[in-house]
Amino acid sequence: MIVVHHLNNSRSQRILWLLEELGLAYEVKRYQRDAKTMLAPPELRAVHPLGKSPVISDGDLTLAESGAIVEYLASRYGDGMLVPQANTPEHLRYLYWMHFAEGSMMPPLLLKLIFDRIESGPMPFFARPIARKISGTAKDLMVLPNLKRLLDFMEGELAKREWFAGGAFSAADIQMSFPLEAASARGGLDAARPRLWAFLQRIHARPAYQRALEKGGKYELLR
Ligand SMILES: N[C@@H](CCC(=O)N[C@@H](CS)C(=O)NCC(=O)O)C(=O)O
Repeated sequence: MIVVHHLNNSRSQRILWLLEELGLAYEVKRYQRDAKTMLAPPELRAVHPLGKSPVISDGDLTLAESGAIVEYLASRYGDGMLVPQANTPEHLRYLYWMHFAEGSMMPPLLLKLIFDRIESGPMPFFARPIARKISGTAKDLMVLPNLKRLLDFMEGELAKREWFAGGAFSAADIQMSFPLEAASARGGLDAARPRLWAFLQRIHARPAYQRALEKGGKYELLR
């Protein structure tokens, strides 16, 4: 039996969604973020040394890293579903977006989250203006322009085709859902980028997405 070690409000939501799209049986083991630090609880480190989510177990196998989990589940159980045929332009784009999601899109979103939290977090009153100046400069020079470029790029790509890999929905769209949802929570993605916005509406309307939400519980990404 596939077990998803599911942390609330996290990337493991997309693993639940993939399993629902593939129609596979699975069990969800829930973990709660610490309300103050938002970090995963130590129990998750008993499953995998890094203690991050998602992690799955499947028999003797324990696998972390969402891209690896998506690829494993799709190739082991998907029977060709949600993965474009090898050696096609669709497959190349599938690979590209599969890696882009965590490799290019998540780092600036994480930096934005950290700098925003530095600005608003507790600190001695005399340190606040300095902290704001440093984080504001880093955001203005690096994080925000980078996020804008990435969002513009993705908006342009979705102008060329309906889904990230091509005309058909694929597991790359599932992998891309998390950075786009995080970008709409804290990265400046809104209806002013109509194609990315429509992508979010389309995925949220999918029955498998909604079933996964019921399985995973409340899903509200960090701001
Ligand atoms: N690149 C990894 C990132 C894993 C990750 O950072 N997961 C977050 C949840 S979205 C986590 O476990 N955060 C809690 C913590 O770091 O303690 C993946 O895609 O699986």
